[in-house]
Amino acid sequence: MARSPGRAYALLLLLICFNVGSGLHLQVLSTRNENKLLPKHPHLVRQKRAWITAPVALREGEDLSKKNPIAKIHSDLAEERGLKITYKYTGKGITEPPFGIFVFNKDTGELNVTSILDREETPFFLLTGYALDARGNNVEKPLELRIKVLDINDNEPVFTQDVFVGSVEELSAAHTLVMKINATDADEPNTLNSKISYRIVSLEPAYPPVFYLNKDTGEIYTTSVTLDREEHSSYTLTVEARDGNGEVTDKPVKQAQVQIRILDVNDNIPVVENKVLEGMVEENQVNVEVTRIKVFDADEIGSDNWLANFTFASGNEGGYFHIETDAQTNEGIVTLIKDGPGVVAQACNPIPALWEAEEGGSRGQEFETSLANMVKPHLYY
Ligand SMILES: [Ca+2]
Ligand SMILES: [Ca+2]
Ligand SMILES: [Ca+2]
Ligand SMILES: [Ca+2]
Repeated sequence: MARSPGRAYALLLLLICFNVGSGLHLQVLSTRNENKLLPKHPHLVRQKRAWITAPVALREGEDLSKKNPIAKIHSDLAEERGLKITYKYTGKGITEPPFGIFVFNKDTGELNVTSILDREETPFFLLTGYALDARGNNVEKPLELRIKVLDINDNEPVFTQDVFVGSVEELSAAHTLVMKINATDADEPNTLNSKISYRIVSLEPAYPPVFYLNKDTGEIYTTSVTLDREEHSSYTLTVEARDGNGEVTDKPVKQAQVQIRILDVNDNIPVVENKVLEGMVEENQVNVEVTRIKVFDADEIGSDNWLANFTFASGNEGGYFHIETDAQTNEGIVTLIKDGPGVVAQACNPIPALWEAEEGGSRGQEFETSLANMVKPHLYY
């Protein structure tokens, strides 16, 4: 039969169960009912002068030997022209790593898969099939063969860290985002096989429950139970990540620890140890310590929230006394800084002292106006 050479070289025909025309045929043998997403007769899509083949779909983790040969290329020129044709495939799995996944028969054009496939290692193979004459020249236009590896759920979620560390201020509003934990699943992205469901396994201290975990995102939020650092300054959570929608299966489940530190806010005012203090100095002395005002503050020891700020509210109009905070002990140190006849003449010289919990936030302002503690040191000379 006379044909134009151009047509003969351009047509790449796929042979399924019929054998028409001429050219390099590809027979896809392994995809029966394998991938329902493919069109019903997927193996041929004519695009102008070339035939594009639909991908071969092979499932990972399976013995595929019964599906061999998975594909076959064939050139009619062998019969028509009495040529001796040699078939060849190149690509990943044959001439590129991972080697040895596929083998082919150079006389029949059959392609076999030799190994159990791992989608997580190689999700896709692109092979090229050739029909060569005795001198190694293409007698047909080479044909692309795409092999898609179908996923199975053979990976469990793995946490990206053994221990996640976060923090949140005490008194935070309900549903405040505290932190996010993260796990990964190596199965096919955006499918149920790689979906992860998170869960809090345990919380220490357990009651009342102060955190909840978004099952899908891994985000940890506060509940409506108010956090109080002065009660519990940290929490330890054990969390788990399960495959899919979190169904309980016999597969191993990875766990991780979450440590959440409760950050202090200044929600306690200094409380004085003694409401009345007495101090004594000998006359004609200056720059001597008269008394120390001891206070307690339940906020974080050593922090600005804990340190008291002492000021004279009244009684020091003459400027005889100075008061400052001992940052180590949080005591107010009252010092006589100048001598004067008025002071000396009076045996009792009461000094009402006012100190305020002072810091930048608005909460501190509240304390200054409404929650100041007072003590009255009486000084005798
Ligand atoms: Ca998985
Ligand atoms: Ca998989
Ligand atoms: Ca405080
Ligand atoms: Ca506090």
